[in-house]
Amino acid sequence: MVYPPYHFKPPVWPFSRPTLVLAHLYAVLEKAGVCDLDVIDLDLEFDHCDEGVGHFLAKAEELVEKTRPDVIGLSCKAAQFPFAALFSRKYKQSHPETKIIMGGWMPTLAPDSTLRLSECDAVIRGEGDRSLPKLIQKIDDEQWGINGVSYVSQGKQQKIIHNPNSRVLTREELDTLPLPRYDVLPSLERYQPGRVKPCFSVQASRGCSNHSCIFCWNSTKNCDTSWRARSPERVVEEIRHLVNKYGTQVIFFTDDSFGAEEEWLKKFTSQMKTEFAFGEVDYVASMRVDSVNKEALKDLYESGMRTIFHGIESGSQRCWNYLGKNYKPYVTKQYILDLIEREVQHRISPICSFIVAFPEQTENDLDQTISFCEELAIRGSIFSLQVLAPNEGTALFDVERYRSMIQSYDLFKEFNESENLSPELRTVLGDKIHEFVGYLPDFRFVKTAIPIDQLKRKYNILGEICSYSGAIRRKFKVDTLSRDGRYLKPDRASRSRFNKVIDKVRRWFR
Ligand code: B12
Ligand code: SF4
Repeated sequence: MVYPPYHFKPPVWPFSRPTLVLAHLYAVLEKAGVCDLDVIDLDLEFDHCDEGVGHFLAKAEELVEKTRPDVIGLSCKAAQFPFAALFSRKYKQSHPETKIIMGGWMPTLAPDSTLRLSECDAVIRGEGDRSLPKLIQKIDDEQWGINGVSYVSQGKQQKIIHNPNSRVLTREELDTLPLPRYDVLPSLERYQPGRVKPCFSVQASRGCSNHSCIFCWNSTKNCDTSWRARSPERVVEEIRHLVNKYGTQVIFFTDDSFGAEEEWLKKFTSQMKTEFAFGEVDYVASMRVDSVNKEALKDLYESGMRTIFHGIESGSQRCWNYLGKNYKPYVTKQYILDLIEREVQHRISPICSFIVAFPEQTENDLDQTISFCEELAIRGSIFSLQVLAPNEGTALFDVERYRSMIQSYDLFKEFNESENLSPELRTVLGDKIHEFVGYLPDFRFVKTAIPIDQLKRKYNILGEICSYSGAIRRKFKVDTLSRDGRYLKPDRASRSRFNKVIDKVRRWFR
């Protein structure tokens, strides 16, 4: 099992943690009787980004070659795809007898492009827990007739075949999955150098109860993305294991839509409170704003929740409709502001994420988003503005107007230039962005195709706004994982403090 690199430098993110998918699939394969397994986390292997693609590929090939694999399983999300595809192509050329199977979000969303660009043998769409062991059992005979598998047919007319979607694991089946084998991964110190409170990922649920946001992978037709949770008991058991074995004090839930079911969440918070002393384990999770019951915030805090991510996406209600957010009818901007205020009062630190530069967004929508971010920041929320990266396989990708703006992958060029920016964006903003990324760790860019003139006009404002959250965090010492963090209160005094910070931030960038 190989995990392609994406940082090209040692982990720097405060939540960086051992790669769950490697530990998970190792355990699953082992339980299914597949023997002689190795895991290689390439993300830990490159400590600087200046040496170019040739060097990275050669080093990756050398590391993988040492294990003499018959089959390589490559896991990747979109941002890792250029490297994964190049690596697969290169490895196949020098080792044609080795079978390469790709899985994860990028191959799931874009099985055709994955097969074409990576020249791998097969793609598994969606969950790998059942399909991967099955496929490995039949791999010598190249029998690809398994649900969820996409492959290229042999013979004269090489055609891409997509087998029907696989049936996803039921809640009961999720509970029978083995615990992840973190012991086969590199040491914790390599993932979290110098970190005092070890942090681990836990997956409590899969999929989403909404799955109609047009930009999200959950809108894909290439696999079933319905919401299913493991039992609260089993989740708590996994956390207990991580506490006992690795001394973890922070859990990062990987769920796209944590606690989407009120009953589930109630049971979970109560089990956490019974199992752990207050403060023994902190946790971070992503929740839709309409999954958070304001009355449950106290329980969430007491059960260990310290940071909550919300994908709010826009400050314009018109855009929520366009994007397919499908919020419950009571959700308005005012409702969200009140919720954020309550979260902060309960010492849960909110991080709100917004998307900019999507087809239907008007100047006015963007202005509304920016002022909404300001309102949230005043209430103590951190926020991040993400430039939309349309993914093949999502509903948005089918919007004709948008399709025409999407760049085809020029793997070498893109990778060599390592920023994952579209050439257009690079030309217009390249140097500036570089400068900003250095200054503003919150301001993240992903590969994107955007209405560039719109962003250009707003660029200065975006940059400033993004810097507010960082400035506020520093200024007011809001530590997202600390119970001692001090939070802003939405009163006049804080408004004037906020303005001072803004002035200061402006001066920094003048
Ligand atoms: C953890 C995580 C990260 C971590 C990864 C670090 C680590 N050491 O694990 C960090 C913080 C670095 C990260 C960063 C980003 N992430 Co992220 N991340 C996740 C998250 C929350 C959990 C992934 C996980 O561990 N899942 C648990 C495992 C067990 O499940 P899984 O990966 O889905 O694997 C299953 C199947 O996919 C399949 N499978 C997976 N691999 C393989 C391989 C083979 C061979 C086979 C057969 C099957 C298979 O089988 C598994 C079991 O069923 C997901 C959300 C999610 N719902 O998965 C987002 C997610 C993967 N991230 C996403 C995004 C967008 C990003 C960022 C671009 C965000 C940003 N704007 O900066 C960056 C990209 C960084 C980069 N350059 O790559 C998107 C990916 C969308 C896409 N199209 O690729 C997701 C889906 C979130 C979302 N809902 O939008 N991320
Ligand atoms: S609510 Fe979140 S996870 Fe669900 S479809 Fe929308 S963006 Fe994706």
